[in-house]
Amino acid sequence: MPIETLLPDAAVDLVRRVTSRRAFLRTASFTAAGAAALVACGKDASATPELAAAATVDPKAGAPPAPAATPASIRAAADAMDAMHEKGIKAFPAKTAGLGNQLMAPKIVNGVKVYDLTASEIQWEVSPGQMVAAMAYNGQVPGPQIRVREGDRVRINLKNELKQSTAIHMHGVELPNDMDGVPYITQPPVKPGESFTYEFTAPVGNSGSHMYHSHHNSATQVGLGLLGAFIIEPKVPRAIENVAHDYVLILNDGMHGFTINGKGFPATQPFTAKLGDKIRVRYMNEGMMIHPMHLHGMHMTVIDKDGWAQPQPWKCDTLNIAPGERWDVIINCNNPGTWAFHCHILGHAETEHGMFGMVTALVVSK
Ligand SMILES: [Cu+2]
Repeated sequence: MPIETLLPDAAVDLVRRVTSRRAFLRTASFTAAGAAALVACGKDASATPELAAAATVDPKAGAPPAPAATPASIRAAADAMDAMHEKGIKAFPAKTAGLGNQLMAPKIVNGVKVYDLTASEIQWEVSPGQMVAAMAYNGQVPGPQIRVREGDRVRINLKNELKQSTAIHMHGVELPNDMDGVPYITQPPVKPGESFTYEFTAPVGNSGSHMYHSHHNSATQVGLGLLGAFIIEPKVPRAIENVAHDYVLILNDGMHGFTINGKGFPATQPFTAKLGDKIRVRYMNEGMMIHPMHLHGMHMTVIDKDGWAQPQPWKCDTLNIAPGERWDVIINCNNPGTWAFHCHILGHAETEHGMFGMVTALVVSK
């Protein structure tokens, strides 16, 4: 028996209004979430007439009647979705202009390793055809990779060509206070057009995976690309550090969307190894969200957290990288093939349009 027959007229009217409001809220919130997801993956919700129409729901009109699904229409819709997924995978690794995280050779001046970093505003191709406003060190997102050794004297000349002040913080490196790079706490901000020199000795006993980044208006400046890897190699490496490849994988989730080394899938670079190789992956999270990185086909052996050796190496296949953290893992590449390698917050990696963002692959060749 329908509920209306048991209720007085006023209650029936109320039930109808509440039901239709709930239906509207469901439709509207779904549409808003869908539109937000599309914007997050670089697609404009108003780009197609269907989405533009869906984005402006008329509460009085109600939902249009859905055409009855047939086996053929279901198959056609599945094929259309699959085609978008296939297109993305086939495009990988897609060529884009600019590569970040490129190893920088220092100038040696009287035994000091000197790095010149210029911060400027650029356009950056984050995924094929998607140009974004960026802030970059030496035109790269992430900035150039700096590798020094414990005990090295290091000088970093920062030149500010931005339209706002900035400063560089060496994240994880235990330095004298005046080299910590935090405006108004340890130094004045470096104004537009000005320069500042950081000079220090890479502390002995503080080796490992560290980072450098802006510590001024940092949600914006780091989100737009003012970041890079700062690696201090140990004087005496451990046996477990003897690897065929040493890869850096910097995660970010700012205004460029979800990126690995400054690119979103399918423009991310695959990591490669030969069967039997041991490789090292240094995860660094420069974003503001957690990213549980998951590798298919092989486990990871965690050796270091924030540059500090673990009491004992431990194994996993999904490793959560929180903002500011660095985790170093060893992968014994004993399983040939192309293996998916991605953030396991699935909304950072895939939509109905296919994979995007924090997705790459580990390719183990025979
Ligand atoms: Cu993620």
